[in-house]
Amino acid sequence: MGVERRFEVPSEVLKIADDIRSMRVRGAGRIARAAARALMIAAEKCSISDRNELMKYMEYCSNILLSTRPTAVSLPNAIAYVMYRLKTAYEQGKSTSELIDVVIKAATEFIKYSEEATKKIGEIGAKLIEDGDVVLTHCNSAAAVAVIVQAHREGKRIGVYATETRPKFQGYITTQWLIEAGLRVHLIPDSAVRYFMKKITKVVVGADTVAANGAVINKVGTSLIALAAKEAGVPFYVAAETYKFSPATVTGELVIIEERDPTEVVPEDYLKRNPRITVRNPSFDVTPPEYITAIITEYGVIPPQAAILILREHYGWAIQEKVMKLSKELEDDRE
Ligand code: RUB
Repeated sequence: MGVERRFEVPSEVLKIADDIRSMRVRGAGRIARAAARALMIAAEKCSISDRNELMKYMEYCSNILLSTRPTAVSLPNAIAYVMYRLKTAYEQGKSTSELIDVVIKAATEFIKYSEEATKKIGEIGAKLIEDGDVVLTHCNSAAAVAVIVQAHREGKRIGVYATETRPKFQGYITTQWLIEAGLRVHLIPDSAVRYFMKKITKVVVGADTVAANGAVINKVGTSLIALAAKEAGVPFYVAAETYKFSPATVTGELVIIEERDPTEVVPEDYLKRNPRITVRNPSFDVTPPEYITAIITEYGVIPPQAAILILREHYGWAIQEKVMKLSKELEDDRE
């Protein structure tokens, strides 16, 4: 469906897009819920009466949200969750007001599902944590924190190490959440991970995207932690809701690693004074499946190699759409 036409988009929707882009809203789960909420607001506030126009408008709003950050698949998955239901209802001939209701219902459903999934991951993941464990986490993942906090609530005495997570220091948020839950935390520089690994008994991190081969894309530095954990024989767990699994990777699409502004790393005047220095600031990295002990999902604990099964079960329709699109492109190329 063409989206070339510009529409008047509610300021709340543009604000959510801007909050995601500037990381006022961050973390894969929170980004996904914010995007679903934005679609709901877009539908609620629109004054379009023509159903074809509504479809174009919703597509237009989706694209604004999709352009905010490239790596976390939870964002396109949340949008696809809503838009797939909208398109199906459209094809069934539903009226404009019925279509608006479909968007509101689907977005509400997704947000509720997402919140419950994180809670469930906490409960399932906590079973992997034993009394006396010392857990290391990286960045700020609601899913990973849910596991640690739930284990603590169950009365297990656990130590926690959290990395600062440069350059944006999301580790400060994690330490805040953990102390508010009654835990004591060691905050460490990212570069001290290997130094402390001998004290760690389990690593638990979150994910922005899980690829079909079980590779996990998470905050930059995660793969180095996995390497240090593997060397020390420490189990490395990833806590990830199934909407962080990427259907596009089934057909070989690569995950785009976001590269953020150099001024997150050094001040602007430093760059101006040193024009021969190029700062690179990738926000995420890829941890190969062989470094991952297991992925904790809301459906249970799976080996990373089983990611494809989750994708087939939950995103069969998206994979099929993708395959059909690819074969059509191939056919067009042949003609
Ligand atoms: C956040 C990050 C988190 C995942 C999972 O990166 O890498 O580990 O998003 O988080 P950023 P959650 O701060 O750049 O968004 O479990 O909360 O979805």
